[in-house]
Amino acid sequence: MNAEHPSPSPCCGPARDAAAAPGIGHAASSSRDLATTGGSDQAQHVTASSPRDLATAEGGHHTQHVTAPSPRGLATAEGGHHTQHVTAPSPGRRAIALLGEELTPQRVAVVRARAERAVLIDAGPFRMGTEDPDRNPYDGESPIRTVDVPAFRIDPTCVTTSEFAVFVAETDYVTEAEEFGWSYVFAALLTPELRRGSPKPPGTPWWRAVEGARWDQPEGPGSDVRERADHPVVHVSLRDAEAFAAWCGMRLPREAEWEKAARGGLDQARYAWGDELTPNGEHRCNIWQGVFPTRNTVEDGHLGTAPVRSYPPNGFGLYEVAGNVWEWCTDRWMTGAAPSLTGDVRVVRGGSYLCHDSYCNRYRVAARHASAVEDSSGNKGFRLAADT
Ligand SMILES: [Ca+2]
Ligand SMILES: [Ca+2]
Ligand SMILES: [Cu+2]
Repeated sequence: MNAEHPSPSPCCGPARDAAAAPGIGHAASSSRDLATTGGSDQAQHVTASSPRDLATAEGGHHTQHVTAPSPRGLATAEGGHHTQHVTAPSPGRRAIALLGEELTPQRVAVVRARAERAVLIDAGPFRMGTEDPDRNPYDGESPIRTVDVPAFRIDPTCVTTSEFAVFVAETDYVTEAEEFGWSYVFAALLTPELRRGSPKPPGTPWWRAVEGARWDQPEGPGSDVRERADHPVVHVSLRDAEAFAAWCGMRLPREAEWEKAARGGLDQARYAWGDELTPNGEHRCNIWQGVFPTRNTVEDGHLGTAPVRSYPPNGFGLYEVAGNVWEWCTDRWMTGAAPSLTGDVRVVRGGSYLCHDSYCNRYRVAARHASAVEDSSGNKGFRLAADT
């Protein structure tokens, strides 16, 4: 059981201040002990995953990423005598335009009415947690306990970039990643320039702290969400997710709600759909195939995020509870051992496109992980819940 790789979070995502941040200010203000974030066993991964290896592994996928000035850079460049007349379109409106969509009152109403489309989960007990020998011993997955959960509603999918764009356009909300000025991106998704030029957090060298990475440019300056209207929004902190939730009269799920819903009515199955990872050879979630973190064979069809309805739903009609992106829950992370995060640390569930069975194995339905509330990355999003 993960004996070779007992480290808590090799592929799941680093803490915001684990890197020498590109925009020093916020990272420097943190009091966290960065050195303890990675396990000592990770040295071998460091060796195996130089930027050059990643660059070789990816080939020419990323030629479409053209380095362009950031929106802020454009605003500055347009200064001079037109300063007070030039108003750059807001990120929300710009994203909506890029997606070829329109910000109509009808569209806004539909996005805000997502509680009506949420799945009703009846009140009742379920068996939470697992004694699976493959569980992560530091993660607090065991023991199995019966939890009685009042009825609630939960999103069938994560909130998408298109929906988040509508929210931002309506509210001018500014995400925490925008305030910090950077967020974490998986190295293989970046242009060679950004991959080489962006700091790596210690212990997890497949991440980069990318200046300008945010929900509407998920791989930093030059990237956009054009082909990703129906992908989960990423680079969102807990506060960002809660702001969206408040706007549409919903809330984030509690962990027990998330797990009950994710199990889809199955009792103690290993995955959200049963006990086999690929029943009849079919992929049921977007995770990592190949050798993490240097070679992803992409047998499931996706290197980064996938559309929120890419694989069949579970027994309750929920999509992508396993893999694709981690999903925020409200519960505080109480497990003492690892990861060594401090401050306000919450539970995230489900795993992401980076999860691989030889490492974290966290796409099992009982798996759990932690994230400090201000952390954001390209593999974390959210789905919402509501009272009935
Ligand atoms: Ca994948
Ligand atoms: Ca997920
Ligand atoms: Cu993982």
